[in-house]
Amino acid sequence: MAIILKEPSRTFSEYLLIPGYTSENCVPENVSLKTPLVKFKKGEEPALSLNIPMVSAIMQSVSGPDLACALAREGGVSFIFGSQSIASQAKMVAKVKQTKAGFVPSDSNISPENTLADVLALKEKTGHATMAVTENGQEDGKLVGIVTSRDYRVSRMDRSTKVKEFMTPYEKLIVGKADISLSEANDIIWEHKLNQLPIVDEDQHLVAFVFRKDYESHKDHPLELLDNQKRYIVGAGINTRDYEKRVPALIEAGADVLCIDSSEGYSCWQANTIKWIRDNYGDSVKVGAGNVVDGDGFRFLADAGADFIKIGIGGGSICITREQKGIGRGQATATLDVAKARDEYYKETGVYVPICSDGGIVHDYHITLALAFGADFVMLGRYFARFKEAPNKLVSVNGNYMKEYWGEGSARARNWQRYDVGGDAKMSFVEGVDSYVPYAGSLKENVSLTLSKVRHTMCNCGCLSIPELQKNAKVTLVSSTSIVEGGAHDVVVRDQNFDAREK
Ligand code: RVP
Repeated sequence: MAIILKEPSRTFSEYLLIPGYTSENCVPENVSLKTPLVKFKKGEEPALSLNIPMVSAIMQSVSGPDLACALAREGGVSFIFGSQSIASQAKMVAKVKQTKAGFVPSDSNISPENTLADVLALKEKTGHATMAVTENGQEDGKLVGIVTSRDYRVSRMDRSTKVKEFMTPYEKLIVGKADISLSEANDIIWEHKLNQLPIVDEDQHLVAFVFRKDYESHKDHPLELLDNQKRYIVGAGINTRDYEKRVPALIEAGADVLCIDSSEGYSCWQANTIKWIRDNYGDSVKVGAGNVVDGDGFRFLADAGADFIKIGIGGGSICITREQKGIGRGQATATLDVAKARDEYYKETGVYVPICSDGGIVHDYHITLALAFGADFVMLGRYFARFKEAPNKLVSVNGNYMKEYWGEGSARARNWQRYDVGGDAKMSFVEGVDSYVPYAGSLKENVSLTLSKVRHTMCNCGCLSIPELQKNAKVTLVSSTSIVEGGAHDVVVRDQNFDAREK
C-alpha cells in the first residue's frame, strides 16, 4: 500500500519564532551569518563558506554577471544560469572572475570617430559616464583615450563633435600596469588626484578601470566573498545532459562551485553527473545537487557525493509544478525533514553536508525561519529578480516600474533539461510562468535591510550564529486567526497620500 503521510506539509508563513533570552552581548553587530557552502568533515573547515546565507537562483531572469558581482560583494554567491550555450555561460563566469574587487572591466567602448551624440546615447544606455576610447570602438581595440563627463559641455558643444576632438588622449593619461594591486592603484589615484585609473596591458589594451569611489566602496564591503586571487566567488548551474562538455568549460572559466539545476533531483541522472565529476576531478570540483523534499532524497544525493543539497519542489513564486504534476511538499516541512536527515548523516559519517532551502521565500523573516528549521543557506529567485543588477528587463506596467521574471520551466526559458526524465523524452507542458515583479532598486540596499532584520530576530532569539539558531530556536505553529492578528488590524491604515495631504 502507498505510504500516506497524515501530517499536512506546511509553509513558512504558518510558523513564528518564540524569543529566547537576550544577553547584553547579543546585539546585531555581534551576529555572524557565516555558513558553510560545501561539505566538510568533523573538525575541519569547509573549502567554501558564505558570509551571508543567501545565494541567487539558477535562472535566466536572475543570475547574470552583474548580480553575481553585487552579491559576492555582500558575501553571498550567484549561480550563473545554465539554460544557455556553454560558451555564453562560460563567458559570463569569466566576466565575474575578471572583475577583481575594485577593478571594473569597461562596458562602454567608443571609437575616436564617434560623436558627442553617440557618447550621450551610450551613457544613457549603460548609466556609466567613463568610456574607453579604443581604435576600433570595441573591447579588443587599443586604448587611445578616455572620455568622462568632464570632457564635454552638452550645452556649449555641437552634438556632431567627434570624440577625438574632446577625449583625453592616451599620451595625457596616467595609467596603471596590468599586474598592479588595488592599493597601489589607489595610491596613484590619490597622488594624482584622479577619479579613475585605466589599467592597461603591455599592448595598450584596457584591462579595467579602478575608480576612486569604488575603492571607498570596497572598504564598505567587509563581508565580500573573494578567492585567493581577490576575485569574486561565483557559481554556475549545470544539467544532467551535457555535463561532459559544460563542466570543463565552466571550470576553465573559473567557476568556484557548480550546482545541478533540476526541479527533481532524486534520480540516477544526478548520481551519474556527480560520479563523472568525481571520476574526472576528484573532490577539487565542488558540486551541489537537488532538489529534494525528504530525507530519502537527501541520503541518496549525499551518498552520491553531492557537496550541498537543495530542498524544494513547487514552492517557487513562478513555479506551477504542484498544479501540473502533483509533486512537491510544503517548504517548511521539507526543510525540517531534510535537516533531520542531514544531522543523522553527520552523526553516522562525520560528514556535514550543507542544505539550502530553495524557493518560496516571500518575507524576510522566512529566511530566519528557514535557518531555524536547519537550512544552512537559502536560494532566492523573485527576491533578486527585483534588483537593478539582475539581467532581466526593467519595464513600465500601468505606470509602475517592474522587472520581468520568468520560471526556468516556462515556455520563455525553454530549460527543458532541468526537467530531465532520461532518454529522449521532451517536455510537452510547462512548469513555470512568465511574470513581473516590482522594481526594488539596488541589491546592496535591499540585502542590507533584509539581513538587518535577520540579525535582529536572531538577537531576539538569543542566538549569535546560524548553528546556534539551528540548535536553540523555538518555533510555533500559528493558526489562521493569529496570522490576521499579526498584521495591522482593526485600524484604518493611513496611506501616503493621506499623509501628504496633511503636510
Ligand atoms: P522564488 O525565490 O520563490 O522565486 O523561487 C525560485 C526557485 O524556483 C528557483 O531557485 C527554482 O528552484 C524554482 N524554479 C525556477 N523556475 C521554476 C519553474 O519554472 N517552475 N521553478
